[in-house]
Amino acid sequence: MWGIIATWRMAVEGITKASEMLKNGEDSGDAIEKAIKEVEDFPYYKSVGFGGLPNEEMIVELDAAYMDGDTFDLGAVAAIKDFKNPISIARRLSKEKVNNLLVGEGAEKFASKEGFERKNMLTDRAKIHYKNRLKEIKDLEIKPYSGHDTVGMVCLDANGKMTSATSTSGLFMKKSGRVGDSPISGSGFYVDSEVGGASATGLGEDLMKGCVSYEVVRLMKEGMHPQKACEKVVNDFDLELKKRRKKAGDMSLVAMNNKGEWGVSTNIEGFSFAVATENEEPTVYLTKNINGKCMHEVASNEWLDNYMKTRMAKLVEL
Ligand code: SD4
Repeated sequence: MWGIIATWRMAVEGITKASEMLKNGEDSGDAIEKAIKEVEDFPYYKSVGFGGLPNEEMIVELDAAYMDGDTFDLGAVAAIKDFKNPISIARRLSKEKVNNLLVGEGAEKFASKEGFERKNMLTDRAKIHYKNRLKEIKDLEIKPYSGHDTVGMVCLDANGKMTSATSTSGLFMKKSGRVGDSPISGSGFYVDSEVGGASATGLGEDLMKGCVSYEVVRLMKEGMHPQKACEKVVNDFDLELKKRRKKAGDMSLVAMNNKGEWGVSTNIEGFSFAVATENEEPTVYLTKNINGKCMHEVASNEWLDNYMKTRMAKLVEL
């Protein structure tokens, strides 16, 4: 059995390419890296890689991580600037014995030394978003901007090897140096090939409070189905946050176990995700949390068309 699951509609082109590789018996690490790179390289996704939205100083700082579920090797970069594919740098770092998570300048030095491709990641379109946002901002509370999302994936290859990976520009208008959950093991991602893996998107500051990805894997290890595990983690932690802090940030999780069974849950409206397995063509779903149960519905063609149209619509400066 092979399979791959990812947060948000934007991942579907990537997981389609990855599924071709997995079908041919290729490695889970290669497939997930390919899938994430597709999202990083597409300029119209304003939350990952090239075209990602900048911080409050109009600088694009990116976070990414990679984990191998066979060896527990993990590598991550945080607040890295001007490199084309943060995921590849994260994967490269996962091969090191120490120095697995590098931030800012240190990450850039490493990437440069290793010959990774440099690129100015700030697009003209992202600049317009930035300028418009400055005009719009009245209260300065930053939140996961609508459509501003992390790509997080879990992948299983035909040999049973599992991987998990994330890539994001983090929160729009974040402070310089701010790091979210995405490059943090256990929060933004976690995977164990003997069990399964999970990945998160939403408000990093809250996701990190619950180590949510690890928690899903832990529950799957106790025998819980990925769907149940995702629902339990989101529902329980959402309640816990509301009890202690009066509110809970956006929280969405995707997971797959080592049999290729998958699960998804969310505490927001309109969470989309993409999945492909040996038994299922690449498919985009929308999910809704109805009284703690998440119902998944295949996205309509109309929804899919509209998604691309709005992503690529002409953007005017306010
Ligand atoms: C972060 N979790 O940096 C990311 C952002 C995100 O939907 O996923 N937004 O906090």
